[in-house]
Amino acid sequence: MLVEKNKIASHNDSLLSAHKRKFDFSASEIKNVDTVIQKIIDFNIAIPSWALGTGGTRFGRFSGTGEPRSLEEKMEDVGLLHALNQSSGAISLHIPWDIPENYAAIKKLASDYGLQFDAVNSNTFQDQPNQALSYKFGSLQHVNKSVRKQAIDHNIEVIKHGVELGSKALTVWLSDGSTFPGQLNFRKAFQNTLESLEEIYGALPNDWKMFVEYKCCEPNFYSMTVGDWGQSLLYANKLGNKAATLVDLGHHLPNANIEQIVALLLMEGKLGGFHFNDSKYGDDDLTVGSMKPYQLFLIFNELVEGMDARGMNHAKDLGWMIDASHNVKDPLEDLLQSVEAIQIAYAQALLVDRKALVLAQDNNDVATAQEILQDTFRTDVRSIVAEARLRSGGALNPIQFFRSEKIREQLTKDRGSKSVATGL
Ligand code: PSV
Ligand code: MN
Repeated sequence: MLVEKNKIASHNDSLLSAHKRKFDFSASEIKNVDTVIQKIIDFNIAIPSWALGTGGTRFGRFSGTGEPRSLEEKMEDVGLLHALNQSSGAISLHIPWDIPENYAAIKKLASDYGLQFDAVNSNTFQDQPNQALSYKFGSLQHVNKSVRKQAIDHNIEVIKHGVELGSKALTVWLSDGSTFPGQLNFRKAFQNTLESLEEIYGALPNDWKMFVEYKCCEPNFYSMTVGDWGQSLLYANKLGNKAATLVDLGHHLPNANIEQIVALLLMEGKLGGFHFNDSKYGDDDLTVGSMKPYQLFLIFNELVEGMDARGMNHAKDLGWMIDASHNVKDPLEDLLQSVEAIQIAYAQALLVDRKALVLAQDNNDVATAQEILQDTFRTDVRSIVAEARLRSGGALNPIQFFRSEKIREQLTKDRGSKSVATGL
C-alpha cells in the first residue's frame, strides 16, 4: 500500500494553523532553529523486520490483525511508517526469519518505498527446523567445535545476504552463557567466542562493521558470554577497527548509568550502534521514552556531545535502530511513538547550551549544571519535530493520519485477521 501524497497534504492543511501557532512560539525561543530542524530531518531510525507483528511473553501472545506475512509485507509496513514520518527509511533484517529470495525484486521494492537496508542480524539463539546441531548450550562459545563452526558459517551466510542488499553492518547478539554456576569455564567460553568472532570478522567486507551486542541476562541467568559493555569492548578491541559495541537500552542491570557507558564508548571510538526501547524491570522492550524519558534525553545529551567532540556525522556514523516488542498496542502506532520519542530527545540534546554547561562544570556549579539540563529537557520541542516532518513531506500527526485513513483496517482486509509475522 502506498500512501497518497495528496492525502498527507490535506491532513497537514487541516492541522496547519494550530501547528503554526505552536511552532512560531517554540522557534522564537531557539537559536539556529533551521539547523536543528535539518538535523532532525537527516536523522533516520531503522525499523527491525521482527517488530512489525505483535510480540508476546512466555505466557502468551495476543495477535493483532493484518500482520505482515512475508518480508515484502514487512517492507510495506516500514514503507508506510516512512511515508508518515519520513524518518524510518531503513529496515534491519533478521536471518533466517527474513531470508530474501529474490535480491533484485527486494531491492526494487525497497527503492519504491524509499528504504535502505540497515545492519543484518544473525540468529544463533534458536534452533531452526532441520538444523544439524543444537544451540541449547551456546553457539560461538560452544564446547564442541562443530557447533561453533555451524554458527560461524551461519554468520558468514548472513553477511552474504547483506552484501547482496547493500547492508553495511552485521549485528551479532548471542544468547550464549550459562544458567548454573559451574556449567562452563568463563575463560574458555570467552576464548571460543573470540576465535569464532575472529573468523566471522575475517569474512566482513572492508567497508562493513561488526556490532557486538551485549546483554546482562536472559535467556541465560547465571552468566552471559557477552554480558556487559566491558566484555563487548574487549571483543571489539581484540577484533579490530571494524568491530564496535552495540548498546541496547534494555540490556543492562537495573539502574545502570547508560549515558556514562555511551560517553566512554564514544570516547574510545568503539560505539557502533543503538537499539532503542524502554523498560521498567528488565528487557521489557517497551515503547521508547514511555518509562524513562529523562534518561533517554541524558543519553542523547552524551551522544551529541561525544559525537561532536569526534567530529562525527550524527545521522550516518552510528547505527540507529528500534528494538521493541508490541504486546498490547498496534505495532505500527507503537513504532511511530518510538520514532517521535527519539526525535524529541535528539532535538532537546541539540538545544543544550554546551558552553554554559562546560562553564558550570569547570566551576563546580552543580545547581547551574542541573538547571541547564533540566530546562532543556522541559522545553517542548514537539512542534519542532512536527515541522521537520512537514518540511520533509511527512504527516503533521502520523498516528491521527494512521487512524483517520483506517490503515490497519485496510491491511487487515488485504492480509486477513489471522496473519502472523515471523519474529519474537
Ligand atoms: C536480544 O534481546 C535482542 O535485543 C537482539 O538484538 C536480538 O537480535 C533481538 O533482541 C531480537 O531477538
Ligand atoms: Mn537488541
